[in-house]
Formats: sequence, C-alpha cells, structure tokens
Amino acid sequence: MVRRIVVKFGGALITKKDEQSVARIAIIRELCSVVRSLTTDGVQVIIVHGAGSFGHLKAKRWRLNEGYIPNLSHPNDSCESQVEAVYEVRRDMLRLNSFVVAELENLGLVVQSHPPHQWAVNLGPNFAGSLDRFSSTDPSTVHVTFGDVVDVEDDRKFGILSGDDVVARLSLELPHVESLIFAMGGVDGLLKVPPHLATDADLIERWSPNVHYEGLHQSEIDVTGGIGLKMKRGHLVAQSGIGVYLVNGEHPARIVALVRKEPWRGTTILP
Ligand code: IP8
Repeated sequence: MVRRIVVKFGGALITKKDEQSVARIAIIRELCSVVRSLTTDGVQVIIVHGAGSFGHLKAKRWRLNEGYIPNLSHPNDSCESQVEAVYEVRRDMLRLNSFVVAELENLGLVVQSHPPHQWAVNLGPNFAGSLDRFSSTDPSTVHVTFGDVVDVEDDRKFGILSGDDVVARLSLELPHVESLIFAMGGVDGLLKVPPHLATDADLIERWSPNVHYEGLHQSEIDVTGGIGLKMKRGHLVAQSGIGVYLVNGEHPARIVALVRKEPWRGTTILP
C-alpha cells in the first residue's frame, strides 16, 4: 500500500527570518534525517519549503506580491527594477532549495526538485500547472518544491505563489496523501496568543474555525499570508479527510512520532 505525506518546512524554521538569505543548515539537516527515517518506514515524503529571508525581504522591497508596477525603483539596491528582483528572488530560492536537496542526497535519498516558476502559473490554491511531475510514489524518491515567484497570466505579469497554496493542491490532488504536516519555527503549533506572550498552556491542540486565536502576521516582512493563510489552507485540506497538523520543527522527533501514531505535541486541524 502506498503511503504518502506532504511536509511544509516553514521559512521561519529553515532560514534566519530577518537576515537576508541565511539558511539554518543544522535544522535543515535534522529535518532531512527525519525524512529519511520516514522513508525507511515505507512512507513517501513530499517536501514543500517556504522562503523565509531568501524570498520575503526582497519580494517585499520590490512589491512583487502586487505584480508589475511600472517605473518602481530603489536607488542603491542590488537590482535596478522589479524584473531584476523577480530574477534574483528566483535565483535565491533555487539556492535555498539546493541546501535542502544536498542534505537529502547526503543521506542517500533520490531527490526530484520541482521549482514552481518552471511549471506553475497564477496564484492561490487554484494555481495552474500539471502535478504529473509528482507522480512517482517510490518512498526512496523525495519530491521537493517551494514557494516561488511565478508568472501570472494577466496585467500583473508575476506574483508570489506561497508554499501554503502549493501544499494544498498537492495534498488534495495527488492520490494516497494521508497527512499534511506544517513544521514551524519557534512555536509548538497554533497558539492562543502571539508567540512572544505565550506559555506552554497556550497551545491549541485541536483547532477548527470556531476556535479563537490571535495570530501575529509580520506584514512588514512577509509577502504571503502568515499563520492565517496556513490555517485556511490547512482547513481546506482537512475537510477532504486528510490529517492536517502543525508541529514545532525544532523538535523534529515530533514529526516521526506523529507519523508513527505515537504521542506528539502540536495542533490538529479538524475538518
Ligand atoms: O514562504 C513565499 O512562500 P512561503 C515565496 O511558503 C516567496 O509563503 C518567494 C516569497
């Protein structure tokens, strides 16, 4: 029987969020070793990673989430136009992706990397692009993709496709996906109050849209939807019967425990 899971490595987990293009290699290494353990259990893992400081900072400065804005300029920046910024963010994302791929390959896994700007167009959970490239279900093959700048087929010309939209389509459209796991940085799951105010007692263990939480969306550095988007897309996926979970990726053993149906700490998104 084929077993498949989709895991999102949050950008705030695998990068230093406020230092331009700095990866947290030790965490990436630990997460990849968890992936290897799961594949030896016979589970195929599809990884989608966020952008963190490899994407959001430059995308925000150049307003790439708003699409094409003629004559936008930033004197003294490394690029001279939005078009150059699109190129640079795509390049930076490929670099972050190469760190994830390298760690997986070092562990002997076969990796197929699928950069969205090469196969996806348009935005949101109904973005276009065939998922055929994810069809191999062999557990020793790990598919990897990520949030990216993609082309948009209208006057905007381009925009930001969040990894949270990518996980939703992969989970809903690929056969045999049993769970979607969001591995997050610095939090044990969804909290009742913003992380800097929270204690251990503030973890919401089971969430549905009628349960209140106060999310902190760092809109000054984040060009996608923060925790709110994650909960929305997670709930969409949970409604189709797939298990959807939020865990602290800084304790990667919790991911293994969750998939092995052992006790774990985190949030379950209810249908
Ligand atoms: O971090 C954003 O993806 P996310 C992608 O998964 C870029 O929301 C390039 C900012």
